[in-house]
Amino acid sequence: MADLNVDKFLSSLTRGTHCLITHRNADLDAVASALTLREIISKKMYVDDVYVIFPDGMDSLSKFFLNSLDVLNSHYTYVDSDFHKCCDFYVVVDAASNEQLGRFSDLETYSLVDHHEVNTLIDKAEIKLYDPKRKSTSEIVAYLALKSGVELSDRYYTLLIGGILYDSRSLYLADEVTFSILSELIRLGGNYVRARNLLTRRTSLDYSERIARLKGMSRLGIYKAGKYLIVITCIGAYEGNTLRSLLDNGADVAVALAHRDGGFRVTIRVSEEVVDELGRPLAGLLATYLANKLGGSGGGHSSASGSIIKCGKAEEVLRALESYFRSLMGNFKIVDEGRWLEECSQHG
Ligand SMILES: [Mn+2]
Repeated sequence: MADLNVDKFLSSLTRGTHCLITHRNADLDAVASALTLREIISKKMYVDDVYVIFPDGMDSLSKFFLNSLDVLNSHYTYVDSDFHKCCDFYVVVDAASNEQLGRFSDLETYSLVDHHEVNTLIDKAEIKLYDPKRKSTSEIVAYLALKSGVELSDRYYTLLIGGILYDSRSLYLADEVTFSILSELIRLGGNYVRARNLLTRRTSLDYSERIARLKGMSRLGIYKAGKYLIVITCIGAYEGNTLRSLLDNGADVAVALAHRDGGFRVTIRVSEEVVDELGRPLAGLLATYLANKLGGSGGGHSSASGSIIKCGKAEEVLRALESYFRSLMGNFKIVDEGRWLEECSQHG
C-alpha cells in the first residue's frame, strides 16, 4: 500500500486513554475501522481504556451487522452526547471534516486514519494513516492489523471484510490492493460468506425509508448543465439511499437538503461515469464549495459527499449550485422545478 506510515503510527502509541471518533451516523466502514483499531491499540498497549465514539450513533446496517457478529460492547462504545470521560489521545477514523464529528467538531489535537479524497482534517492531524486511493478505511486498518503483529479474533477480520464490501459497494470499486487485503483477511480467519450474507440480508426497507425515498422523488427538481442532469430534492432522512436510487434512475448528479439547526445538511451523489469523464472528485469539491460559499463545512469522496451549511435559505443553496455548474459547464437550465424548493422553504 502507498507509503503508509504504519511504523510511525504504531510507535506513537503510548499508555493513556485513547478515544476514537468516527463520522456522524457511522456506516459499516467507519464502525469496522474504529472497533478493529480499538482492538489493535488495546492489545498492543495492554490497556483497556480505549473508547469508540459514534457521533449521532451508527446506521441501521451497522447495528444489525455488529449484533449478528456479537462485537458490540457497551463498556467502550458511546454516542457522542453520552461520552464524558477524559481523553489523552484522540484518533479520528473515517471522517472528512470537522462538522462530521458531532460534539467533537472543535477537536484541535488528533491523529487521523482515513481514505476520503477530499478531507479537511488532514492538515491539522498530528499522525496520519491516510490513503485516498483506498476504497475503504477498513483496508487501511486491515493493513495496520497485518503489520502490527497483533492477533485478532476471527470476527474482527469478518467485520473488516464487511467494512470493505460496504465502502467498495460490494467490490464494484475494488482494485488489486483491495483484493489482496481481502484475501489476507480470509486467510487469517475472516468469513467472507458471512460478511456478504449479513450485508445483503437486509431485504425489505423500513417503512420510514420507503416514505423518505418516495417523498424525495415526488418533490424532485430537475436541472441541466451541459449534458448532465442534476436533480435536487428536500427530505429529512435516508438522503444517501434516496440519492443513490435517483442516480439509478438516470440522474448524473443528485443533491438532497435536510433542515438541520437552522441551516441544511446537504448530501451529494455523483455517478461514477461523470466522475471519470470530468476527471475530478466532483462530489467532494461541490460539498466544500457549498460550505465555503454558504458557511459551514464539507468534504467527501469523488462520488459521495456531504456538507453542513449554516445558511437556511434553500434558494441560496440553489443559486450556489447554479453558479458552480455555470462555471463548470457554461450553463444551467431548469427542466422541471418540482416542489423541492417550496418544501425546503416551509419548515425550518
Ligand atoms: Mn469510509
